[in-house]
Amino acid sequence: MTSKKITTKEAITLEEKYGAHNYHPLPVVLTKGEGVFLWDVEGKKYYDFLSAYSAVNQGHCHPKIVDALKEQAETLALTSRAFHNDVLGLYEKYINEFFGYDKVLPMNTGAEAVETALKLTRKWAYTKKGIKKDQAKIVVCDNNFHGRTTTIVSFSNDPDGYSDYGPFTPGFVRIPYNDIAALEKELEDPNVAGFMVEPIQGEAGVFVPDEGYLKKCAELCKSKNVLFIADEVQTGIARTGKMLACDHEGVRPDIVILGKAISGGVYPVSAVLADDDIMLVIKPGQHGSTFGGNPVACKVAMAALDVIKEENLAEKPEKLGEILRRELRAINSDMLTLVRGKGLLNAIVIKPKGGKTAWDVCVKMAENGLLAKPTHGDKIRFAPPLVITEEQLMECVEIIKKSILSFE
Ligand code: IF1
Repeated sequence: MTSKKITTKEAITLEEKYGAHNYHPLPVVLTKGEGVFLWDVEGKKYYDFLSAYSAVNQGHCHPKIVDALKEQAETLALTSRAFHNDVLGLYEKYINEFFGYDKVLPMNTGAEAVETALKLTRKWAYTKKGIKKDQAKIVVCDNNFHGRTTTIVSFSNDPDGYSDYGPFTPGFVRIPYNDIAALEKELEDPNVAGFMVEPIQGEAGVFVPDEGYLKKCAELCKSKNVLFIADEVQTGIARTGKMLACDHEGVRPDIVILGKAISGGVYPVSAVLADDDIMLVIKPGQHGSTFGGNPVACKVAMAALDVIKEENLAEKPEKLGEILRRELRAINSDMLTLVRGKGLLNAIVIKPKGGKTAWDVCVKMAENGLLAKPTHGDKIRFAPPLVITEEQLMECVEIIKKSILSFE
C-alpha cells in the first residue's frame, strides 16, 4: 500500500490487469461519497444518479448508518448462527414490525434472498400445498432480473445472463410481464407453487406495469393458493415513493424479498419476509448463511431503516419523480425517445445519432458532473439518492439537458 493517491489511469490499468473482466464501467475512479455526491481521485465532484443500483437511497456514507457500523464492528462482528447474538432478535422484531410480517430470514445479497424465497416456496408447496415431489413450478416473467446465481439465470431470457451457464435448473415457467391473462392461464396448472415478480422491472429499463397489474396478480394467486412473491430488492425501501412498490396498489405479498438499500449500501444485507404458515416450513439445518443475521448487518439495517423513517424519505420520490420526468420530457432532442419511471426510479431511452449512443451521453454527463450508467445499449437509468433536494434535482436536469443537446 502506498500513501500517494492513485490516478484514474493507474486504477483502471490495475483493474484491467488483475480483475476479472465481468464489468465495463465508465472511466471514472471514485474515492469519496457524501449524500448525493461522489468525488473521483482527481477531485472532480459528481451528482450520483445511479445510487449503486438503488442501494444508496439514504445517500452516501450516511453518518447514522456509518456510526452503527463502526460501533458494532468494534464490539462484535460475527458469531455465525451456531450461537445466538444479542442483536439479531432485536433486528428481527424491528424489521417485522416495520413491514408487518411474522418472520424474517436474513441473508446478505439480493440473489441469496431470491434463492431463499424460491426454496421456501418449493418447500411450502411440498409440505403445505400438497404438490407431489419435484413437481412444483414457479412462474416468473419475461425480461426478469433477479440476480446471478445458476438457478436464477436458469429462468432469465437475457442471453448475457444465461449463455453457456447451463445445464439449467428446471421448474420455472416464464410468461409475459404486465399480462394478467397469461398468469391466469398458467395458474390453471395445479403444480404452480408461486409467482415471482418485480413490481417494476429494473434491468428491463425501468418498465412500469399498468396500474392494477400487481393487485390483480396477487388476487389471482390467492384464489389458486399460489404464493405471490415480490422481488423488492430494487424497488423497495422508498425508491418509488412508498416503503415497498407493492404499497402503491395496497398489495401485501406472501413473500417479500429485500436487499440493497435495506443497509443504505454500507454493508451487504438482504432479507426474506413471510408469515409463520410459510416461513416455518424451513426447519433447523435446512437453510442458512455464515454471515446472514450477523450483528453488524442487523445494526446497520436498523439504522438504515430508521433514516428512511426519520428523514421521511418515502415522501419525497413521488413529487421529485414527477418533476424529473416532466423536465426530461421537455428536452427537445430527437435522441431522447422515451422517459419513464415511478418515483425516483426512472430511465430514458436514447436513439443513437451520428454514431453517438447512450454510452456517449453518459460519458458526456460525467464530464459535466453527473454519473449514470447505460444498460442494454440504449437505456440510461436515473435514480439519485432520495436525499436529493428539488434545487439539486433541477441542477441535474440542466446537466442532463446540456449533455444530450451537445450531440444536436
Ligand atoms: C449487477 C440491473 C439493477 C435486482 C433485483 C435481485 C437482484 C437485483 C430486482 C440481485 C440486482 C443489480 C445487480 C447489479 C446490476 C443490478 C441492476 F441493472 F441488473 F438491473 F439494480 F438495476 N433482484 N440488481 O435488481 O441482487 O445479488 O446483486 O445483491 O451488476 O449484477 P444482488
